[in-house]
Amino acid sequence: MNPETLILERHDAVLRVVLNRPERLNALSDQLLRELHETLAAAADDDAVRCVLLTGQGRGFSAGADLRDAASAARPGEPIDFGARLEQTYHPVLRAIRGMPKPVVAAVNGVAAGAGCNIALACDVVVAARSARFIQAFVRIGLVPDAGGTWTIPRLIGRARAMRWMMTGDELDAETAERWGLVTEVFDDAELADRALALATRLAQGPTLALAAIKRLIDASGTADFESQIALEARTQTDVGRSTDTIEGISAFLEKRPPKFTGR
Ligand code: T3D
Repeated sequence: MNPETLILERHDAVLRVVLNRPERLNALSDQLLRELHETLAAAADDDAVRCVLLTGQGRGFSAGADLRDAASAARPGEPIDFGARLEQTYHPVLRAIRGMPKPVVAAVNGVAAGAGCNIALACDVVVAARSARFIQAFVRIGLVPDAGGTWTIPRLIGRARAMRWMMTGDELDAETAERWGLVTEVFDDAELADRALALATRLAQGPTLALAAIKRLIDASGTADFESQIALEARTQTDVGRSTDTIEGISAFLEKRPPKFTGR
């Protein structure tokens, strides 16, 4: 695969995916979204990839939908069918992130606006540079938040903050985003790339089947009652407990050495 709008780098078991349209702050063109989906789908099926790290080239993570592309795709005199565009190009990317059977880390290296912000927030672990800015830009152009934002964001920060942020379109700085729980860590700009890669490498060395199961369990808990959730935990533990990594984890503990997980 040779994408034109992404840079792909392998660092051992980490696949680093860099959105690469810096002249437009990595705005999301149809081509970029298509290539991102193809890349994520291939990573999901590749056992040698055990963590995906998503970041942006240049001074931004992503400015959201490429508004020039969106406007030029419209027929003269007809409204843009944003919903169809979302179904065709954004939703496959979001499903690929949420369904990825391994961790997906977002390293937000600058402005993250609109759907660019919400794709970052759909990732499993989100870290940011100190200069990062988060903008629910949709309302500024008379749209509603999309790319999963109305699902993800209230769950992360609660209704009151989600309402204010989405309705005003105000930008949040990285420290506020950390305080509110949108991101887990903020690093100095010069350190972000290395610190994010170190985190991704650590996750890639983890028991991948267990990490994928943690993701499924946490997602399921959003709609489950307590009894169903503990039943799901038990079934999942039975499955994960049969893995080679569980045998290795217990042996390593008993032998007082660090475990060497293989993702199987
Ligand atoms: O149909 C669909 O795709 C449906 C989906 C919709 C989902 C959405 O994401 S809607 C929200 C779309 N995004 C926005 O409304 C944000 C637009 N951008 C901005 O408000 C600002 O660029 C930022 C606040 C993000 C950053 O501001 P600043 O001052 O740091 O940078 P800038 O100078 O505005 O942008 C730099 C260049 O990137 C500039 O190009 P130029 O003029 O120097 O040639 C700018 O036009 C370009 N750019 C920035 N954002 C976009 C963009 N080009 C196309 N689309 C963009 N979204």
